[in-house]
Amino acid sequence: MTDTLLVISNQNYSSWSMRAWLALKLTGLPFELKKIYLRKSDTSHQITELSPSGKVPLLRHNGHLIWDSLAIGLFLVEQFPHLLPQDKNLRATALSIICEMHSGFQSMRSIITMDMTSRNLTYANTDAL
Ligand SMILES: N[C@@H](CCC(=O)N[C@@H](CS)C(=O)NCC(=O)O)C(=O)O
Repeated sequence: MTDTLLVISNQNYSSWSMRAWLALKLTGLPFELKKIYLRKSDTSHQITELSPSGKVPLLRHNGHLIWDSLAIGLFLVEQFPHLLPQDKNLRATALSIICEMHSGFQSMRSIITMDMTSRNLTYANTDAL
């Protein structure tokens, strides 16, 4: 029996949480989801009790901790290779985009904050967020 717990803040306001959640959903693995809301008086305490980096997302898989959305994604790709293209050149392009998204776009991040539901409620399944 597997034990898979994903700890996130909120898929609507945290793109880091959204990408770990989305990658895990795409694997089809059953998992437990724990949400820790940001900017509350006990947020930091709740996160540091679980996460070595003091940040979410955090994945606990069969007792092993993986933190940082990129590490979580790469961990999942090892077990579910279909998450990335099989062709090595396409895979390299996909990884380039993933890494660029992870380490770049600093100005955009500070100017356009993440809020999925405010932009297009028609397409957002707000129940899931
Ligand atoms: N590079 C990290 C960023 C994680 C991050 O910044 N998480 C924020 C939430 S969006 C966090 O946990 N903040 C802790 C806090 O606000 O106390 C990743 O990809 O997982």
